[in-house]
Amino acid sequence: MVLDNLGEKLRETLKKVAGSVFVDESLVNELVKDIQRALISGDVNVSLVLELTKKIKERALNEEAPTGLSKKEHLVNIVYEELVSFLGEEKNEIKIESKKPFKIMLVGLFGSGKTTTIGKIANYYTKRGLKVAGVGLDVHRPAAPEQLKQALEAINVPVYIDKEEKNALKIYEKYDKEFKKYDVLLIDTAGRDALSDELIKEIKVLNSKIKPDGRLLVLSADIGQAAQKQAEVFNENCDVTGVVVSKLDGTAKGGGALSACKVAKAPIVFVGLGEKVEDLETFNPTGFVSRLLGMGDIEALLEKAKEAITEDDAKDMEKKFLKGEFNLIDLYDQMESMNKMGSFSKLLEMVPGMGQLKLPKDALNVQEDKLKRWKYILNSCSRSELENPENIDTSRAERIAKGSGTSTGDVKELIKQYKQSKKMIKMMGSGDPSKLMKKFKGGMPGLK
Ligand SMILES: Nc1nc2c(ncn2[C@@H]2O[C@H](COP(=O)(O)OP(=O)(O)OP(=O)(O)O)[C@@H](O)[C@H]2O)c(=O)[nH]1
Ligand SMILES: [Mg+2]
Repeated sequence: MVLDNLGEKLRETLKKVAGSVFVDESLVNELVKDIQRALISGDVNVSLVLELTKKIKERALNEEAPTGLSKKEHLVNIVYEELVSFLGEEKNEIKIESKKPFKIMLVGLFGSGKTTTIGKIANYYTKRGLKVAGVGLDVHRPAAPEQLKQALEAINVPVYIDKEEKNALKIYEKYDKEFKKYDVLLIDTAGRDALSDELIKEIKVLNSKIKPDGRLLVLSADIGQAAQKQAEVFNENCDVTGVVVSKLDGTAKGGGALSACKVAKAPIVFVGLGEKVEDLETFNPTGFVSRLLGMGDIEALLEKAKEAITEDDAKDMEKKFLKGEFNLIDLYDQMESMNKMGSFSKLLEMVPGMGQLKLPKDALNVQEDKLKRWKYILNSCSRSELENPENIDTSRAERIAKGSGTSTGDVKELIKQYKQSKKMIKMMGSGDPSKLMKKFKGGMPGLK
């Protein structure tokens, strides 16, 4: 998953809390040390880590657990809240105004992921009903226009390039009138480093002539803490309005990059989680942290759902989720549309209660396999069993297993996952995700 190691370490740490007998100073000290170790190995700046853990410790030792929360829950909640505030509470969204076009220019270091991210953002807004186009202003790397063209044509988004023209501004001006047809125009620029004067000059000219409404800095997560300096320098030169942290899928340094953006006061708008067009998410610290801690991220899941299924279906799903009223058919539908949405393992992290399932990396095919078996199982269930899975006892499970050519274990596992999801969803109830932990009773295994 994203920040694999960091997440795993944090989850281990919280499990220790769950398994402990008393919440006392030595447990808190141990927790704080574990969190420090986890964050530092995730490349987060040491002084930031110390600041964060100091807060956690102070709160843990001094605050009374509010009514309704056990001491352990309160402790986990403190970790959750402090991690969220560490990443910057609120969600930063680009507000697309209704002017035509709303121009978003992407800037960043060589190879940081600008062109790929344009494909992803184009896909993101197209799926939300906006008319999107892209224009290629990278006149320095010969293959750049063709790369942009291929990325956008693959998702049927019009693209404007000129392989002969060597002046970026001229390319823009050549097509300027055409752009009025679109809601969103995505502008690809050349990779540059903060020290190359000529390229800095170029970006300043583009900025002052084109006047983009949004200026997104793309930072690759693998630069870790160096993200801070980059964010600051790019900000000086082109007044960055938001950051995309790309390649969060492939690095242990993501924690460094994310926290560095916070220090540089650069709001993270999107994160890139892979090379494919759908591997983009809006960045929401509450959901992000809860997924990191293995608690699922309903908001991100619903957002993905909006892309894969019709709006009505999504609303339906949202309603059922929020009311905690969903049955096996819904669980299966949910799994199946998730399959359409992208990689199974990434999505499982978003389903409350499933993030904690330890999935060996090479077991993903087994997961797809499991989905198939679930389908056979569902086909062998009667209507009333599908609607009230709680009533499936051992003898029924045996019958269903026989009928579907699966094992009783498979049937039981499906029921167990259903129950887990349902429980978590119910707890989130009228879900303000930031209050998630307060309703979290019983969500972490063994936490009472
Ligand atoms: N794993 C992973 N790879 C990514 C992600 N985003 C981009 N990449 C890869 O990073 C490499 C560089 O991406 P580009 O989009 O070409 O980067 P760029 O900033 O446009 O590069 P220049 O135009 O040369 O400055 C490509 O191989 C991409 O597939 C991501 O979120 N995850
Ligand atoms: Mg590029």
